[in-house]
Amino acid sequence: MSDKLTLSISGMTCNHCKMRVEKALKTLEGVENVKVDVAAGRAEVEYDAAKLSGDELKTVVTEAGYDVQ
Ligand SMILES: [Cu+2]
Repeated sequence: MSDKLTLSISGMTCNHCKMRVEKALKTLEGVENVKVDVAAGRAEVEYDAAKLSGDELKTVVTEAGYDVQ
């Protein structure tokens, strides 16, 4: 079953940041779809809640160098 989470991310300033965040999230098994809005500082993630938790999504974005609220 697929779940949806919107992350508030600060520190993204350009298209390169957007790609970094997308790439980081997509490395996680269970992530199905990622939509990053740099201007809004937001990432919408669709993922399989049976395979990973929302906390894991936040951790991988933090590790990529951005702050997640
Ligand atoms: Cu950037």
